[in-house]
Amino acid sequence: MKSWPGIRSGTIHDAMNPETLEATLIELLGGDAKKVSRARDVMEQHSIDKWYAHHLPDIVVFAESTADVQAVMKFANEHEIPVTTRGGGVGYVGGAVPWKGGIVLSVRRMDEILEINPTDGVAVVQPGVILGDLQKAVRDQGWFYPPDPSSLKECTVGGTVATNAGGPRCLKYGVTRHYVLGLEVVLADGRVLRTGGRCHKNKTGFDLIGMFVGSEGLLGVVTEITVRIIPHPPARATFSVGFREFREAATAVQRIFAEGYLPSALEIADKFTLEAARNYPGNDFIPDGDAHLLVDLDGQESSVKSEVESLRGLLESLQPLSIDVAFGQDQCEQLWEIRRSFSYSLRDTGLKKLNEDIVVPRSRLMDLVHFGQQLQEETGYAVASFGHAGDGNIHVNIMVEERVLVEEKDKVDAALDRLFHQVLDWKGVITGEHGIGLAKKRWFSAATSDVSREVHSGLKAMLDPKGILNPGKFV
Ligand code: 2HG
Ligand code: ZN
Repeated sequence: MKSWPGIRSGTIHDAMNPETLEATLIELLGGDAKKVSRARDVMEQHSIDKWYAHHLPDIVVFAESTADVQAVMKFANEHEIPVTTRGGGVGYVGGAVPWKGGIVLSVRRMDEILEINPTDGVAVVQPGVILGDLQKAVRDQGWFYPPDPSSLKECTVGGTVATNAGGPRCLKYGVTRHYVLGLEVVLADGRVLRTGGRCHKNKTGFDLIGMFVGSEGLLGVVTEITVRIIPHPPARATFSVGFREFREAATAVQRIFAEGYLPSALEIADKFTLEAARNYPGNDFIPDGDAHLLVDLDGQESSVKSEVESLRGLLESLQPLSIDVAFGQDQCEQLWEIRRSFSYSLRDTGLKKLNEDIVVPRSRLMDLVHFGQQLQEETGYAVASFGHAGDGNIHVNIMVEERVLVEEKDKVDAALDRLFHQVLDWKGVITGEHGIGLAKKRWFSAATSDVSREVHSGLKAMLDPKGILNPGKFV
């Protein structure tokens, strides 16, 4: 099997010719022709995400309500037409690529924030709301929705539910799953499941929410999400620390925990990543050195101030090249600009970025970086590592010229095989936040037991017996 599927052209689904498909869908969607499109540019836009796979759908549907989604699912199920749900389309693993053609069901127009209720500590949203917009709306009321993937200005809340998205703040605040209290899901046959609700604790039956969160569009279409919101910590501080080499920064990570600190974020970056960021326009503040650490603290003002003082002492004792500290949202965000740009600045190098969001037990951080260096020396491919050091979730990016993806495909596959098998040997996992999609399908078996895959298949067969939801992916 290939580790990336390359370019494929569209396949018109056999079940129905495209004109009939279009006319039928328009009728089912209340006669509104604006809810569907077969225009070439629209189909192209909905054939990709941020990974390297590409496959055209037969048609794109823009659902505007749960009823629209139900109508599409009932029809698709009856005619066994593939349906790939899509939010912002900014995933990293080809999860939203309609690999078997059929219908791309965009929920992007379902973009209303239905309620923000600090008294209950909940927000209720439609899946197409941009995550950054939800965070801002909640923040404007003094409240906080912590999950913060770097794509937060582009990704939808529905997409973050589909991937169980994380981000730097997961270290202290947890991932998307920890915030979803309730879901409305349209099942493959069009039935509507409402599970959970607006209570912060709920032990009624199985954890169906946990099953849908992170299911990458394979089990149902999420049409409404109730999330937990928490009071916004009034104070925040950020340390930006430059080190001579990665080893020193990794040591700092262990020392910070050993001394009893739980930062809200603890992010590391290596030399290649920093160089790319230095060459990226708009990045003003990049400390010297071949390794970099960002440490965020938040809480009440007095506790943040006293933690900053004692943490500064600890960091100074490690003799970094530089320590900068910022207080307050705006200043802290200036120090974070560089971190938020990594994904973009690495792409800007002109090299293709094979980003693998592996997780290792934290004690393996240095081993992982040594392994990356070894891989780089032996293959000649640059390896750029950065990410969520506090979680052991490091984005190990193999950076190659575009031609290498084709001409040296077997060699690249072999390098990725080595990386993933090493990570699994260390009891790590092959994805911490981006998911399996198409990109990691090749390693899904190695990463799971036979029984685990049987359970996955059993759930899939029960919820989607005709296999129409996001077919061609890992189950
Ligand atoms: C991040 O942490 C994202 O910035 C993207 O998960 C990681 O681009 C990447 O490799
Ligand atoms: Zn990440």
